[in-house]
Order: sequence, then C-alpha cells, then structure tokens
Amino acid sequence: MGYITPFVTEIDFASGTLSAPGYVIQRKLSDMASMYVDGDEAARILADEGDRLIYEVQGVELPAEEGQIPHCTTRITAGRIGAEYHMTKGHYHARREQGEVYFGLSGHGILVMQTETGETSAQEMVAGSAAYVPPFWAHRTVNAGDEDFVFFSVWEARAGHDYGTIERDGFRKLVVLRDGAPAVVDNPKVG
Ligand code: S6P
Ligand code: ZN
Repeated sequence: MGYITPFVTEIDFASGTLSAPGYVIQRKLSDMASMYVDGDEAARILADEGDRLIYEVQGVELPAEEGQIPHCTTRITAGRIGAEYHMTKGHYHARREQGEVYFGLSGHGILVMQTETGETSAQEMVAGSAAYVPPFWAHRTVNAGDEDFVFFSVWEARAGHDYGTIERDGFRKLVVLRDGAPAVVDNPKVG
C-alpha cells in the first residue's frame, strides 16, 4: 500500500471549497442533458441560455488501493430542468459490496437510492445529516432547495464508479417541483 503522511483539509461548508483540493470536477448541463426526463427543456436551455454548472466535486487525491479512504465535497447548484431539480449523475459502485457515508454541510438535498432488484429510497439531507449508502445501492443526490446543496462523502478507495448502468437504465425515482414543493415521483421513462 502507498505510504501517505497524515494531513488535514479545511472545508468551507457553504461552498464545499477545500483548502488544497487534489482534483476539481465540474459537471455542466451539456455533460448530462440526456439524464433529465425533459430532454426538450434541457435542449432549449442549452440553445437559449447556454450551458450551466450543475455540480462541482472537490476531493483529495489518494491512491485507489485497499485501505485508502478517499473523501470529497459535492456542491449542487440550485435550479431545475423543467420540473426536475438539479442533481448528480449518480452511480453504482463498480464493487457493489462497497458502501459510503454522506454528511450534509449546507442547503437541502434528497439522496435518491435504488438497488438492481427494484428497491428504492429517498432520504432528506440538511446540514448535519449523516446518510448511509449501503452496499449494492446506486446513489444520486438532488438539490431540493433554492441555495447550493453541499455535502461531504467518504468511501473506500477500491469501490470504483459504474456510471454506465445508470446512464442506460436511469433512476426509478425523480425529484420534481409539484404543487410548490419538491416531490419524489416515479420516472415515467423507467418501467
Ligand atoms: C463517490 C460519491 C460522491 C459522488 C459525487 C458526484 O463515490 O458517491 O462523491 O462521486 O457526489 O456524483 P457522481 O454521481 O457524479 O459521481
Ligand atoms: Zn458513490
């Protein structure tokens, strides 16, 4: 295993900014337009308003080896594509038996999860919420508020990320604005 000396990272809870990020990833609407249920509205926004930042990840760089514990922040901007709130792509872990912990830092989110055998779960997250993503559950976070939703994630280095299954099959549940509030509803495009 790679030898790492101890370190501390300072985190700004409102923005998710790390004092010394090892990497920063930005996901824009153009990176994930096909993941929103209202594809026409995603295309209209891209054509009329231009691209927009959906979320940003800042993490520490660690070797993807047994025993290492990667951690990062995610900041999801506020907004919707049609009725559907801004969200992450979402993924299964490539090693399905690896779980994860999320900790809410600011704003209001909904953690949407599902298994390959058809179970679904949607958990509210606010500052101070510690959410457990058990092994075998795909996970996507959604900003259900009107300010940035920021959370911290901790996982095992060999978990890996399987985005392809969600890109192909989608999530069974969507988070949409309904009657003036966020609601978790069935995805009409997933049987
Ligand atoms: C990593 C963990 C999170 C996400 C991040 C972005 O296992 O679940 O750090 O990577 O929230 O979401 P996504 O779906 O684009 O990786
Ligand atoms: Zn994960």
